[in-house]
Amino acid sequence: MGAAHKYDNLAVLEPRVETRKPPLFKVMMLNDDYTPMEMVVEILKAVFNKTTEEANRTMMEVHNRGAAVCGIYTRDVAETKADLAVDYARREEHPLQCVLEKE
Ligand code: TYC
Repeated sequence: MGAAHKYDNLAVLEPRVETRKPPLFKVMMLNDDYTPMEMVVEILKAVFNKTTEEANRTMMEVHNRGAAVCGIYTRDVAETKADLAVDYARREEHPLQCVLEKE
């Protein structure tokens, strides 16, 4: 038997692990009457990494329902992608709009 130690009856406390998750934001694309469907599909592929099929589906959802979720990201990524999508359309003077919605 080893000598009794004054800390022998204490539990080990594991270091507290970081379990909080960052808030997430949906990037919603809004419908308008002017941005060409083909351009919206290009934007969904280029900015939101969608396949042609997914991009067409999302574009038609925006067109038919007024808005659709393009992707869900942390705040900075969501803001950057919304800006890139709008900038892309503005280069051809189309009025595309995106909004962020906190999850
Ligand atoms: N409504 C547009 C048209 O008929 C197409 C469109 C789809 C525009 C999605 C914007 O986010 C949008 N040309």
